[in-house]
Amino acid sequence: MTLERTFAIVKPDAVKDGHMGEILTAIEQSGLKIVGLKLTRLTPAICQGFYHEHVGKGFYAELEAFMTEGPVAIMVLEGENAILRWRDLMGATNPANAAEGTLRKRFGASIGRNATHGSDKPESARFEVGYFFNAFEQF
Ligand code: RTP
Ligand code: MG
Repeated sequence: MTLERTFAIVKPDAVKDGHMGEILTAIEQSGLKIVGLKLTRLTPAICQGFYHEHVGKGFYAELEAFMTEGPVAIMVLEGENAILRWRDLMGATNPANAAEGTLRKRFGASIGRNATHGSDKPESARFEVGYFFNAFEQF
């Protein structure tokens, strides 16, 4: 039994559309524990640091415009295999390919506006959690 932590975002589309509560409920019902939570708004510079691996790609400008357009809910989630479990709950990056019942299927409109983010591996999770949350903000 090793507890793992991952980083999650309710993206601007889902906050604006009023799906934050349903997404938090889905997380809690899945057994993942919310151990950090804030409402914030990304600036372009913060977005570039966060998505550093995507800066320079063809879709980055669109990604930054979207991620900075309004408030986001950012979270630290904890549980056994939290990284994979949260990605399974979200579903595929493109909502059109996401399984029925997943969050991106339920709330995503397109590959660009896909409702949620989740860390993809332990090194990313460590970086992303630390990028947004200090020790006093994680329980
Ligand atoms: P995320 O990082 O947001 O959890 O998504 P992901 O791992 O499933 O996908 P990733 O490859 O890391 O891409 C990051 C985000 O960039 C947007 N994107 N747009 N228009 C496009 O072709 C395209 N490709 C990716 C998506 O919003 C994706 O979530
Ligand atoms: Mg990613």
